[in-house]
Amino acid sequence: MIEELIKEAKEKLKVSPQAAKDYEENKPFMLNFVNQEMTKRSDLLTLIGFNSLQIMYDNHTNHANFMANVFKYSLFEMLVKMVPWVYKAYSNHGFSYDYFLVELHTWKRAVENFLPSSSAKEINRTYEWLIEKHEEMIELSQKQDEFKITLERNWEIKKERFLSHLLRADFNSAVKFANRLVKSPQDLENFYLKILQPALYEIGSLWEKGKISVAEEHLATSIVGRVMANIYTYFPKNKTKAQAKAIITSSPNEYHELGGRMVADLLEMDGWDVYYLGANVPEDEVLKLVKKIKPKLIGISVTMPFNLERTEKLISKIRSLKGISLKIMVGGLLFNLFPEVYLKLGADFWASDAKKAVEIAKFLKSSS
Ligand code: B12
Repeated sequence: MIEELIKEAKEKLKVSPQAAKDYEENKPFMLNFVNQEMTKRSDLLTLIGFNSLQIMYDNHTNHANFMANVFKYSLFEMLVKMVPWVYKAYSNHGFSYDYFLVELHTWKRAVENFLPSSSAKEINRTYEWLIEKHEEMIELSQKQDEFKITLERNWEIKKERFLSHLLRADFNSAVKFANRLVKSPQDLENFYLKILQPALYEIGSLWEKGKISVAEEHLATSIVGRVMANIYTYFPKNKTKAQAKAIITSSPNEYHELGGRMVADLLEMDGWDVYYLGANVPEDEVLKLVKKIKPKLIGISVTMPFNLERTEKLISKIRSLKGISLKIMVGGLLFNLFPEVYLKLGADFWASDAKKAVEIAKFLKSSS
């Protein structure tokens, strides 16, 4: 069913650059309208369950940013794949399916109210289509696959053990586990890719299914961060002037940072002088640092589809810096799900995991 929907969406839902621009520019007004209209509804509690209004407002903000990216880059396949995910995640947290229908109708009215009529007509073809496909999206949401990494049996067993430490918030056992497993940089790569990354993906799935709370998800992530920080100190790294420099950062507004951190650590093990910046770094700050240290490589981590445009903007500003010549690599869950998207951003490479990122970087180093 999903393939047919993707085909239909791609054929029917084209949007001109002008309409996409009008949507982007009027986003704040439409968002305000949708928030107000939804808040006024007498049936709000049946729509959003016991969730706070803030969660609904956050969803509207994410929706507006996501749709702006769909329209700008014609990402209708991504739209069809993400809508069932949103239905599933939010309904597992107490939102009713009717909420989405009401929300879509409200966005449609917002588009009519704030966009010039020709652009409104184009954009609303998508909202009307989503409204029409509501039942199919519900059906798809009930059969959605999880983001899961398949492992060989011996790694699966180890990962399950580590995951159980995370779920019991048992930091001491998690650290002991890491200490026993990681004796060399090669072990570190395996620990990151075959234990931590799949365990975190499962933590995400448990949250998505409503089986663990946001606090428990944060707790597990913070334990992973502390274990990584601890184990990172095992392998001394001596900076030398001759080392090639790399900056690794998450894109602006991107709060997921552990994937980028794994890339940074493994690059460092491979002899790079790495400047790891972490989550949600403002564009100007990245640009200033690029000018200052003139790296050979910058890696940008993006998980959320609504951060695409911000990433493209950052990349184009890096490209326009005078006297700077560097390669730009992107990665993160977004590209693992939708690899073709990286081509729309103007990056030089993408890599699906930290190991492949190091291989590409190695090639880069040797080719100059
Ligand atoms: C921890 C977590 C958070 C934490 C992040 C904290 C932190 N310090 O990083 C917090 C609580 C902040 C968070 C917030 C949100 N999250 Co979250 N989060 C996760 C979780 C559980 C783990 C993320 C992680 O660390 N993964 C492990 C790393 C190692 O994997 P990775 O990022 O893919 O990295 C590897 C590769 O992709 C690659 N790579 C990564 N970066 C780079 C960079 C370069 C240059 C290269 C080459 C390669 C590369 O190499 C890495 C190592 O091999 C995921 C589940 C998941 N499947 O990932 C959900 C998940 C990503 N989150 C999700 C959501 C929805 C959100 C929120 C929107 C929730 C909300 N309602 O507010 C917000 C968005 C915030 C924002 N603006 O960014 C969804 C996204 C769904 C989707 N369809 O896209 C997920 C998948 C959960 C789920 N199953 O539903 N989240």
